[in-house]
This record gives sequence, structure tokens and C-alpha cells, in this order.
Amino acid sequence: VDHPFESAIAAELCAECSSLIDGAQRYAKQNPPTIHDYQQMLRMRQVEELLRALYTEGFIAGSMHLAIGQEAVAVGATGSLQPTDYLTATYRGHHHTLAKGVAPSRLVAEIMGREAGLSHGRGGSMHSFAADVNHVGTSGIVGGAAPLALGAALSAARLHPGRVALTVFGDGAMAQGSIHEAMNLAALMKLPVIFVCENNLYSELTPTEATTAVLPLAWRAIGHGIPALTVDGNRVDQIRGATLAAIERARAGQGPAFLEAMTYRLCGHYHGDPEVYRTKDDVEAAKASDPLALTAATLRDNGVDQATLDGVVSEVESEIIEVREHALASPLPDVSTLLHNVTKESR
Ligand SMILES: Cc1ncc(C[n+]2csc(CCOP(=O)(O)OP(=O)(O)O)c2C)c(N)n1
Repeated sequence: VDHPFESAIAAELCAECSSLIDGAQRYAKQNPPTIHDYQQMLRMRQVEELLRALYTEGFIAGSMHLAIGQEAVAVGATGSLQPTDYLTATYRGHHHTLAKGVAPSRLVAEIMGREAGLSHGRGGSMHSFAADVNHVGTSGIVGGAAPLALGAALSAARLHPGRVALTVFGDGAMAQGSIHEAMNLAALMKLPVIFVCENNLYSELTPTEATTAVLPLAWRAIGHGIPALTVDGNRVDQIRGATLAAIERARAGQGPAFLEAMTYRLCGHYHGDPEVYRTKDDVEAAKASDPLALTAATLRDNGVDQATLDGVVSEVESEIIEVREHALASPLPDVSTLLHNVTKESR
């Protein structure tokens, strides 16, 4: 009996993993962090700080999950897609929605339940959707959005060859059947899907190592026959390099890839989380790897002066004031229209 790692399939998969890693390194080198990356990350951070304030002021209801500290994953991964490519993501999806090209004012208005929102306020924080940029949607169900990316990828393969679908989920979703069913089918059908696992070390309040026997999580994708790698998700060039390499494979008909982006959530799991599962010191220590600080430091090392970085901050701050005003000026939907576009009969 052959040792499984000596089989032809394992050798082929090993070669695919190596070429994915080579591609990731090459693309990362070719695409170092830029001022534009910094601006995009800062915009995401400030949009979520605005949402935090609006929630506290009573303008937002229901559960809201912020992703402060995870901005580089959205800019590097989703930001590497073309407008015609497809995206699905989890409830912690504000950054990815912005990175897919949705204007901050439409997202904020949506989360506030306003008419000017993406779905006229019907979707809220956990369910953003924007057909005009092929954002197929975020889902409140852990692992719920990955199968939808397979549908988008299948339609791409049949109707629009060259397009890809990217799906984003957390480390906790790696324990969901839906993710493994999606990975198995994507590998079997060689679908153009990029699986991006945002590993922020916690599934809600539970550390990943308390729930998962096999780490790193990327290994579990290799078990499905999908080339995979783990990258520093706080380094925008690292996650972008890996995503561009995965996209290149997928566009060429070589099937799915899996990227595990190591990151950290610098805010609670949900707005209002007392965060009893970690210490304030843990969070303070993690701030040393805050993607915004890392990007600013790299830009300074590459010769960008502080005045330029400060200029970006002022620009984004002014933009956010307008986003707030725009959202507050938009009316709430009229009660008589509440079921419009919600059920088939009531439009
Ligand atoms: C199918 C399902 N089970 C349980 C929940 C409750 N729940 C919400 S978030 C969450 C943790 C998910 O953690 P992870 O996938 O790591 O993503 P993160 O929240 O860290 O971004 C759980 C269990 C849910 N929304 N859906």
C-alpha cells in the first residue's frame, strides 16, 4: 500500500501549493502597499467608527459586527477583484462590501434602515447586497455565504469564463458543514472560487484552538484537494499577493484556492460585547500589528512624508462627515412600504 503522501494526487497538490506560494510572493513584491491602500483602510476604519457612534446615539438597531483591525484583508483580497467578479461574505462584511466598490453612504444608510440604503434599509448590517458591483451578499448564517459563491462561480464558468467568485468567512466557519461541502464541490468541479478565511483567532468568544484539532486551518482545505496557504492578513501586500495568485489560477481554469489570512479583531465580537474572553493587555499587544499602523510605517520607510499621511486622514474625516449627513437626511421607509421587495406578493 502506498503511503498517501506518495500518491500522484498528493504530488500534484504539493506542486500546486508551491506554485500558489511562488505566485503569492511574486505578486506581493510587485504590489507593495500604496497611499491608496492606506486611504481605503482608513475609510473602512472610520466608517465603522461612525457606525459605532450612530449605534450609541440610537440610530441603529439589532446586531452589528464590526471588523476594526481586519481592514487589510478586505483591501488585499476583495480589493483585488474586478467589478465583474463576484463576492459573498459573512455578517462581519462591511469592509468587504466597501472594497467591492459600494459607496460608504449607501452602506451606512442601509445599516441605519434608511431608504437611501443598498436594499432600502431592509438588509441592515448583516445582509448587504449590491447587484451593480456583483456583490452577491453577506449572510448572518456562519458559513452560509460560501455555497452562494459556488453558484456564482458556476454561472461564471458557464456564461462568463474568466470571472471568479471570492467568498469570505471566519475561522469558526471552518467547523461548519456548508464550508466543507462547498470546498469539496468546488475542487471536484474545478470552479473559479477563492476561499478566504479571516482567522481572527476567535469564533465569537471561543479561541480556535479550543474547537479545532487540525491547525493551521489551511491544511483542512488541502484535505479537499485545494491548494492553500496561510498569510499575514495584517499586511496588505501579503494578502493581495496571495489573492492575485489565486485569481490567476482560477481565471485560467485551474480551479479553487484557499487563503487563510491571520488577523485580529481589535473590537468586540458584536457592538456591546463585554469581551470577557480576552484581556485588555491582549488587545493592546495586538495593536502593534494594526494593519493601518503597519501600512503607514511601510509607506514612511518607502519615503512618504508624514504630511502626506496626515492629508489622507483629513480627507477621509471630511468624507465621513458627509456620509453621516447623507444618511441622516435620508428618510426611513414609509410604514406602508415595509413589505415591499421582501415577499413576492408585496411589491
Ligand atoms: C449556523 C450558525 N451557527 C451559529 C451562529 C451564531 N454565531 C454568530 S457569529 C459566530 C462565530 C463565528 O466565528 P467566525 O466564523 O470565526 O467569524 P468571526 O465572527 O470571528 O468573524 C457564531 C457561532 C450563526 N450565526 N450561524
